[in-house]
Amino acid sequence: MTELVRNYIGGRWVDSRSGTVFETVNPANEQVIAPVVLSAAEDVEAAVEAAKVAYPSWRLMPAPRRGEILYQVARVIEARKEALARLMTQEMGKVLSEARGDVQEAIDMAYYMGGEGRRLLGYTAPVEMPDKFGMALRDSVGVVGLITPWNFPIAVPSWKMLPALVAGNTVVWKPSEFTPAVSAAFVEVFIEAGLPEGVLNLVQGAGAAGEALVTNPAVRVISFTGSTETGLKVYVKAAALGKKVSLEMGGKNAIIVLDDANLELATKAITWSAYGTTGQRCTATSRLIVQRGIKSALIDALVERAKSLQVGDGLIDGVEVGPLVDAKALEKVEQYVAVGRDEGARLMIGGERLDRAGYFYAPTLFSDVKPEMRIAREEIFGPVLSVIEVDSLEEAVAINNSVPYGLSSSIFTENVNAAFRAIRDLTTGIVYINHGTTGAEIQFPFGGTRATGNGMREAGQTALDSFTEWKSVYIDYSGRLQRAQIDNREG
Ligand code: UN1
Repeated sequence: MTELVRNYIGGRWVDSRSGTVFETVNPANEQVIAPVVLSAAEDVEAAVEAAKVAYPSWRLMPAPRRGEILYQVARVIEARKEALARLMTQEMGKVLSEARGDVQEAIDMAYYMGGEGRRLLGYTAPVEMPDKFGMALRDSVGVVGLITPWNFPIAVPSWKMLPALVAGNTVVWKPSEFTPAVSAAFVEVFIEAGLPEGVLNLVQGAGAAGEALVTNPAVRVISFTGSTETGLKVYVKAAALGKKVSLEMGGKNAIIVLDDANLELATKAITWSAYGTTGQRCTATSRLIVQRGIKSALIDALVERAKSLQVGDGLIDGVEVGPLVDAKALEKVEQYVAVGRDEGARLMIGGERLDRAGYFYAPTLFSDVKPEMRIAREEIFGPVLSVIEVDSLEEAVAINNSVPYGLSSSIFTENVNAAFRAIRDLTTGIVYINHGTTGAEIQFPFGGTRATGNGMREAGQTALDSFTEWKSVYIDYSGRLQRAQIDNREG
């Protein structure tokens, strides 16, 4: 067992006020990695206070200087990439190559948002009176609260904290209770990069700490990624206090495969999107909507590939699928597989947990799934793929759009007309052509429609919208009182 993982508040590593601890566990072998402080409302309050104290000077630091600190963050992450990736694999189970990809997203985001230090673009527009000037500026908001999940323990926090920081906000971060050690290691990066104390504060813990952050009146923005169930509760509580809220929640993403698709390409992409990260991505593919003519060849190829997937500890070379994050996640998958069987879906492969220590479940494929079945509508967050047969593109698109979620969708076809119709008609926040549903890049908006979100987007330029307020400025340099002449237009 290693050292106690603590909170980072006002530039110091500190214990929780209550002294209560919990444990972080490796899901591949159920071994305890480290004890962790469990924060309560008073710890969150201390973190918010520290962020409040740090805000006035951080907001006044010229944005290009803040951007330079972000570049330094990028360089430190690069230097620590392997160590961060290994710790991530140990703590939440995804295979090492994917953990490296997760860390890489933070490097990309740090360079991208570092560049915003010299942009943070506002605009000017003509104004009605002579000798008068108008402009709109992005301003910081103050203290922002971030609540992040375990499945992308570095990438997703980076999508939130880097735009928040470059825009001049100070941060209180409550990561998932499944990934405290890698979260603390990520905070170390910011310390090493020279971020002033109090600008980024970390509180470890579970629901109680999250709730204290959401309900703290000094926190003006809440950015949340996690389940739709929790996200909507966060939304209601934060809305009652008039906060701006950015939500990124569940998914039930589909790949559509038309008869003319490249079978080999589709097989690889579906396998990776459905079983990569053990299906625990919000962008994972959990539905395959396939046209009748190619269906049996595609299912055969997928079953063949699923059989050969190496399931095991993600630190071991050659392992392709790691464990689920904990026993509860494993039980949820078991329950959904039972539901699928009861609903009359046909189990083609998998359907059982692996008989060994760790939370392993065999990659699973159901065929003969009907769009109204629960396994075709509800987020399972595990390695379970449901195949739905259709006759046409139109039917496929309608089924894609019929679920409660709207994050990512994809179509495999060699027909440019079909591809463009799909782009037009798929109602998800992200659409892929001839590519799986995962692998979003940080320079484009990330988020979804319906129960996936609340209209906000992460990453890209849109990331700044969550963490800035607009300030419209009018400058009259005429030296006299000017009043609008036309129709008393001055309001
Ligand atoms: C998530 O699952 O919460 O597009 C984020 C992807 C990754 C990010 C996923 N770049 O799959």
